[in-house]
Amino acid sequence: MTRAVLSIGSNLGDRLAHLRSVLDALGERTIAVSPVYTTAPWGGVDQDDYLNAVVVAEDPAFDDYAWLRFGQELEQAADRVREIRWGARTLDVDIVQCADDAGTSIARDTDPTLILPHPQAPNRAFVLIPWMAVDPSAHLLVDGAARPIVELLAELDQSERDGVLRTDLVLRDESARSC
Ligand code: A4P
Ligand code: MG
Repeated sequence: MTRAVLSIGSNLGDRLAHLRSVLDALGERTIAVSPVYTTAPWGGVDQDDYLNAVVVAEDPAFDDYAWLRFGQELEQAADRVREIRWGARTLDVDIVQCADDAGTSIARDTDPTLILPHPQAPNRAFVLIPWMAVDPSAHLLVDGAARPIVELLAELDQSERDGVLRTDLVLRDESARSC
């Protein structure tokens, strides 16, 4: 069994419907869903604002690569076209972190198809702020050390944090659960 922290984002088409498609596919495997945030584009590409959220999910049969395939299948189902790195997309599903049965965060840095934790996660307010909303005591492995995400967020530029604004949009009818 693994527990994954997924960052989901969209800035093309029906953004909310694209995010909801992830929750529909996860079904009962969902442990927690963050609020939805509107976020300034990260990465220097001129594009529209994103909707972003973080979802925590568990699957008894999934290893970390299964989460990657799960996300990529949903990206394809949303007709995602790979054009520009960090450019506009209907749906992006990133595996921020994946923990094994014992709750240990899996670390991978040799296979570019799956790097864990996601190398950009500590630099992204659009990941850390929604994640904080569902799991304020979460830690993230950075250079081999487990760091509280609250600290990582505090180290980001204020301008990065200011670009992430909570909305009233919800991804599921029920109110979001926390970890
Ligand atoms: N890959 C390796 N590790 C992972 C992982 N942990 N999770 C590989 C997901 N994928 C991982 O990703 C390229 C390759 O990374 C995949 O083939 C996968 O095997 P991609 O999403 O197809 O390509 P990309 O977007 O061109 O590059 P990259 O670096 O993955 O971009 P990201 O990290 O996906 O960032 N701004 C805001 N506000 N909100 C956003 O959601 N998203 C991005 C995309 C940029 N700016 C954004 C947002
Ligand atoms: Mg991605």
